[in-house]
Amino acid sequence: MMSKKMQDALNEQIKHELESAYLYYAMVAYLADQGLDGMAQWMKVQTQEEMVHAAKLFDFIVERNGRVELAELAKPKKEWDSPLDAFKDAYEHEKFITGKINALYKLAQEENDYPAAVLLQWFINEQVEEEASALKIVEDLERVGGTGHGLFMIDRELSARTFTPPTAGEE
Ligand code: OFO
Repeated sequence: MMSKKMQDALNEQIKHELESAYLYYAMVAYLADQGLDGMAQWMKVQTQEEMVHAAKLFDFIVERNGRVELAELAKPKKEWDSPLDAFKDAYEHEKFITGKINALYKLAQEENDYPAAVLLQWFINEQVEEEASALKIVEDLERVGGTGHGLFMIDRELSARTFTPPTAGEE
């Protein structure tokens, strides 16, 4: 049985992951509205991945005989100045989430909660990937000046991203 402190902190992280999904879904709407269907597709997969992250924490709390408590979600932004602005926001958001995950890992160590620490190691690795993929798109968009043929090419490239549902035992 995990401590109340750990349970509360993991519940808080479920909220952050769901807010990530909500933010990225708002970006899907913005990018689709801009006619950037490839970027919208990339962001849709990002949204689905965030739901998987929330579910991982949810299932972990249940397995530990804890109690999931869902919180109110913040309303996400609706508009961005440009696709580059949206991806910059996504990158900043991922850095924020990394800070939250690192703090959770520290708490798991303080609480001697080894199962939580193992779970959070997965999230620590995932955050390296999350930051790197958002930053790569920011850099690519900056390189092409965020417009014209370059923007079209990046949009095409990002359309290839597909969602791979977690396999049994991984979710
Ligand atoms: Fe859940 O990794 Fe992004 O936010």
